[in-house]
Amino acid sequence: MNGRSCCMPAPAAGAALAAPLSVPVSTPVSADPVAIDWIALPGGSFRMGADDADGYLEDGEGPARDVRIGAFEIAATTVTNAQFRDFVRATQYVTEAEQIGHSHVFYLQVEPAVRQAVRQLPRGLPWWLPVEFACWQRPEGPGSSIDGRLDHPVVHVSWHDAQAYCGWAGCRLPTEAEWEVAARGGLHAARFPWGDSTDFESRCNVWRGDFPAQPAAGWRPGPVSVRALPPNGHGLHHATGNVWQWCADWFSPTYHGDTPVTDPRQDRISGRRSMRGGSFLCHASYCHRYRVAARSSNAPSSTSSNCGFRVAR
Ligand SMILES: [Cu+2]
Repeated sequence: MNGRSCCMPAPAAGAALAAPLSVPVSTPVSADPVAIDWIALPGGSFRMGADDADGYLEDGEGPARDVRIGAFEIAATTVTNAQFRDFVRATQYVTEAEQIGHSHVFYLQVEPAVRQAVRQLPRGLPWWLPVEFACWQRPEGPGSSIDGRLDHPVVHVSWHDAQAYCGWAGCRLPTEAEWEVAARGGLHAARFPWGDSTDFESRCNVWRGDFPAQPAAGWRPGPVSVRALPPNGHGLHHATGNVWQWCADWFSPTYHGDTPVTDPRQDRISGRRSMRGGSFLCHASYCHRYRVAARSSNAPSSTSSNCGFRVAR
């Protein structure tokens, strides 16, 4: 992670967790369709990327260019805890965080007693705690559960976990280009899914208050329901903010120079998978990655309390 990296645990931490593991690939054992709310988008051209002054040069957001993509469908929401639970119930899939035995949780999401039990802190990013037993079913570690949060985005899922879900549900991760045209909601060159206005509170779930120590009164750091806020012009809820969303591409900071203008997709192995959208930890004072052109990445086995995924087909 370059630049301001509130977004995700440091790559080194992710890499350290990524000891060679064999992730079981699930085969469908249930004929029940997973209730995914699909949005059909026609193919066509759009202006992808941005040359904003508030972007991050090292993220490769630009140079902006016109790209062309084919028709596809994308989910109106990120995958929920209920949807991921259907998958696990049908396949007995065990996520990477569960195999490793811990995952990264933002420190203010963790109960003080659990917080004190965490010894090793990722260097340079003290707000990320490697919490034992944190996983999609226990988002804040021991004592937490997804009860009452079945309509929240599933988190603590690695890129590999997301792939396994897609294999079961008969879908796939969107490419970055597909993700971006969907997130733009039909607007041309706007900074956010809703346009350029900065009334974030009614638009997206990003950090409120002073990052990282002082959340605003009445706002709790963490994901909210996948439909808590109105959709963009294409019908996508929380296109940005709430949780990061894995994409199909390998990450490259030279993406816009490397990939074709028709159906662009970065297939050159880089060790890091692209993610889009920013999360509840992004804030104008620190990190602007809730813009539609913003990009980030992490190791494909990394997991955290602010990263999930949205599916396409
Ligand atoms: Cu951020």
